[in-house]
Amino acid sequence: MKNGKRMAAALLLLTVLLVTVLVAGDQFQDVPLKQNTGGSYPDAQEDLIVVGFSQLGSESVWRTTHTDSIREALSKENGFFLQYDNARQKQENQIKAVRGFISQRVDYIVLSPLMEDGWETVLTEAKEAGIPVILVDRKISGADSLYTTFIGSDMEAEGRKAGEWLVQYQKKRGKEDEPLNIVMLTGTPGSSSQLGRSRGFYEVAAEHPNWKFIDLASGDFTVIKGREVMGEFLRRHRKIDVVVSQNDEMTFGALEAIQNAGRMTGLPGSMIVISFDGMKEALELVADGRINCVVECNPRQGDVVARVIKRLEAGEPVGKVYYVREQVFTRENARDHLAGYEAKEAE
Ligand code: GYE
Repeated sequence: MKNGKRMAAALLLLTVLLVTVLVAGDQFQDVPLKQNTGGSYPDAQEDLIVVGFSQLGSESVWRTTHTDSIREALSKENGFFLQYDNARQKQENQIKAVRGFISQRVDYIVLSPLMEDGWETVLTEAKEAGIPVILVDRKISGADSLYTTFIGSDMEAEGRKAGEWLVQYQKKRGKEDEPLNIVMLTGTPGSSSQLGRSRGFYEVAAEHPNWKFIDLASGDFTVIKGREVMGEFLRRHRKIDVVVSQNDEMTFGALEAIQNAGRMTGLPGSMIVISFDGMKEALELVADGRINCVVECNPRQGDVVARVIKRLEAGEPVGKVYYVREQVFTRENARDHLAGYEAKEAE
């Protein structure tokens, strides 16, 4: 009797599971593959290019802007059917998402990889399944043959720009030979943004023996950690001349810690602050003089992704690397740029 009940329950469970799998599978079964001709799409489910997008998290405004840019560009109106997954800062979640996309037989995988290492196995699986992988934002280590194209920023160039800005800033004030005590808040360890920005900045620093790195710690690209790490730096060191913070969120946290410690930034003789990203709130702080320099990192990569996929669909060749255009923001140009932002918002 007991066994009979158990058996019935098991059968029911099996049926439910089967139906779930079939329904989930259906999502992709009615999407005819590779028939996109670039025209209009009267029936949203037909002729769509199926893309699986694995985003690494939502730690910053940069990141959410990046996600929105890709979602907007890979819309149904533009001919795409997008599967989005947020890995919440866990590489294992990203690997799981990519495997899911492979088993659903998507047409393309767009991957924003948390770190550089650890992708060989899963990307080889994608390659064997014949699914092109487009890397966005961050790069991976290992063979170039694991992906079709990279679209994002040149992180080393960003790091160099930050260093070169500091060189010029000191020169203008006639202080190029004065000793500088530098602290650095770094991003997610092992990510290409952390590695590249560090490398680029160190390259410039190597030519300036008067620049001394007195402390360094990861603030994981978040406000909370930025505040914590900067608080610790301030407790440990009396003389800090320069704060290099590898993204805006950590900079916001660091500025709070600096203020809480009764210290100043932006004024002559106070701490010099260098940030990366250049989202609106940071530009306002540049315009107000609380951040000295922000090296732009452009999150609006969606249109390039869409264009690359359309080219691949048409059988046209694509480049291996597409770098987005980026500049350096200082007090001299931040207001102009903010005006551009406001005009866009008003559209
Ligand atoms: O600077 C930061 C983010 O990889 C360029 O990741 C990206 C970085 C960006 O969360 O804000």
